[in-house]
Amino acid sequence: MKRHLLALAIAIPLALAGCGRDNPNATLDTRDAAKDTSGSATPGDFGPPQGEPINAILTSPPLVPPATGRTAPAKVVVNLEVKEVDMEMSEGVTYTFWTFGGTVPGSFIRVRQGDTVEFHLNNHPDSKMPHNIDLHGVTGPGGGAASTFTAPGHSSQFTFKALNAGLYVYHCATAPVGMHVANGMYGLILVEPPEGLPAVDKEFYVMQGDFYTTSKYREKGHAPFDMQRAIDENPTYVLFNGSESALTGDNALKANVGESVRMYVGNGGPNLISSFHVIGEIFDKVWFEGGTKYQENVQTTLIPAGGAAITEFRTEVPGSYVLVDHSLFRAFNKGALAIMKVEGEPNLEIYSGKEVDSTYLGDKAASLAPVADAAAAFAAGTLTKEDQVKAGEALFAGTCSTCHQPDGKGMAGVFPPLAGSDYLAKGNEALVNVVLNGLSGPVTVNGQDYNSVMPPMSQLTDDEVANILTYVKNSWGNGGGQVTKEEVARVRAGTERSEGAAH
Ligand code: HEC
Ligand SMILES: [Cu+2]
Repeated sequence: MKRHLLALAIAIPLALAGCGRDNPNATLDTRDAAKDTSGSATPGDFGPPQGEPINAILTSPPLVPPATGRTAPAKVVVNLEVKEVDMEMSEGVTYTFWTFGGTVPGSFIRVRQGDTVEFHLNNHPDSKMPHNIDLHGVTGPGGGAASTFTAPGHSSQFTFKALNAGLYVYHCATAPVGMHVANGMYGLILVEPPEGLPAVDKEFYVMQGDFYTTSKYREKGHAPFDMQRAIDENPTYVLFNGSESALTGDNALKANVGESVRMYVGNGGPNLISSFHVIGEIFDKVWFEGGTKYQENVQTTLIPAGGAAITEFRTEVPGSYVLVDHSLFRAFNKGALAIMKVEGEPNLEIYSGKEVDSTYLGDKAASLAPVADAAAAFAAGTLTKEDQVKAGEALFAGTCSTCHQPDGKGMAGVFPPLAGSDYLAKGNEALVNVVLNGLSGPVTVNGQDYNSVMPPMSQLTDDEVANILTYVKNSWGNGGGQVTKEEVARVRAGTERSEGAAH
């Protein structure tokens, strides 16, 4: 950070003198300059488009189109297709997303201030709904919504001049508007200032959204939209780029040590505001609210629903950096978590080492593919004990292992062992009861006394509990056996949840 403090020290006197491009309050503020050069009465209008029309390069998240690299206003043609598609929002959980360009968030659009944008909105013939688009970067009725109402199999066109530089959200505004947005109909449009943005090594496109389903978090199968939960602002999922796996595992964002990283971060909502944070990094700069001014040395930046921010930092040491909404139950219990893997040489003076990923991230670090496989096998009626054991192993990591330890041996005097535990002889009903309703007070395991508290873990679904316990019974020399989803459902229905426990 020293480098940046130095830059700040230089920037302050310049700012006080009222000049200099290092003034953080002037960097993107190009509208006055535009007024001077264009002679036009409308700020940001640099005159008619020059040269041949250009087809805009649109990218799917997390990719960002290249800088426009232009020095004169152009006519830019944008062709955006609306598609309603079934995609995975979590392992083994599908959702019918309504999209701009086939992805959530929609395609990234990049133009330059002063450009004339000819916008074509095409609604795929397979769509069931009409849609339109409201771009926050448009000056005019509805941000374009008034001109783009488009039935399935139709196309609409309108033209606007991008008068204001900044990072803007676009979204569908067809009634019921909240539902269209909740189904994933949002994206970002960057209007570059005339001189462009400073070059960086990596640019990424990340957008948060909240999702409302009639099924529980991670309950396998197709998840239908739940209007009442949406009205109650009580999301089942809070996701970056529309899926728990969009930016984790093999899909993690990648950078190298010593690179400058810029993230265009949006929040589609429809309801929640995001406390956007990268665990283990400090934003050197944040263009808060996607606007003209930047703040420096920021830990967490607030991104309103229907708003955006540009964040920049330099990577200093290798490791996994975790993007979260710092409203932490959203990160660890609703999916608002993404990973940026930074590779390169360690720098022990800046950070000493010791990777703590697995316990901190729990099952987010592990692949949940076996869980989805087990769910598919269950649906097909072919679920075996082996499927359950594999799924249970993935779920045990980070759910039970934090206390009972990955090897099941527990911790002397605090957490009783599951490995070789004589408690398992009490039978399936007793074990399910412990997981759903917790356990407290004196208990003796293998002749050792414990008097501690295990919290109820009733947020787990019936098949998750069944798989975890089947894994426990078949591991570490325990006697084997199987716990079924139906057994768990029976105990859940037959016992009262303690106050404060999940369902
Ligand atoms: C926050 C720590 C914690 C977590 C997480 C946790 N347990 Fe426990 N567990 C305990 C404690 C503490 C006890 C003993 C409670 C007592 O002393 O009354 C216990 C007891 C048990 C027992 C009975 C005693 C034994 O050792 O056989 C079982 C079975 C069990 N846990 C299974 C699980 C399973 C399965 C999970 C994951 C779904 C889990 N626990 C998650 C802390 C935890
Ligand atoms: Cu729509």
